Amino acid sequence: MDPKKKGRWLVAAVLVAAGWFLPSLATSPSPAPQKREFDIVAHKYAYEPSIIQVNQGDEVHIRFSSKDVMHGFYLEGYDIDAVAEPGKTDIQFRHPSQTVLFTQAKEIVFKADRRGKFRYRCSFTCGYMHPFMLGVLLVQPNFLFGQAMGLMIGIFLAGFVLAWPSKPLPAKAEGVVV
Ligand SMILES: [Cu+2]
Repeated sequence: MDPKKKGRWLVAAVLVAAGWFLPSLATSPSPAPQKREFDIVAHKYAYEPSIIQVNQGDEVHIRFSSKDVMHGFYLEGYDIDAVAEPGKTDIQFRHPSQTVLFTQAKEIVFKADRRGKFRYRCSFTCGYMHPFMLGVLLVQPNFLFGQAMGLMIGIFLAGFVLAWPSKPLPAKAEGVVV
């Protein structure tokens, strides 16, 4: 490889590496997976809270209960279905793809291994507004936004360095080394 090209590749590689590493000096390190606990209370016709947010990889524990009548908690994308009876702390739980039978449980536990937005909705007919009983689980990527942005900028600059014309432009005098 001619030395000029080699130099460019080196500069490009340094830019990409700097884009990745520099933001991590300015901010805290990427969070490790955590145990996350939530209390979700169902009532006609809503969940409280109706939005929960975790990081990808977190172990999620949900204590699910009802204030008024029987309510369900079906979580899209995670194969989870639970039913809460008013006045009871224990729930009925199942993985719908595996069984139709519920078993008694203290809480809903799962690992948030899939990133994205997942709806939870009532799976037990509880009244005329039952189909509108919805909530959202947000699972965020477990890396720093700053680092991702830095990497993008690094790649962009590296592309710029590599694409820059290496021969003098025709308008320039021959033999002039810039
Ligand atoms: Cu319902």
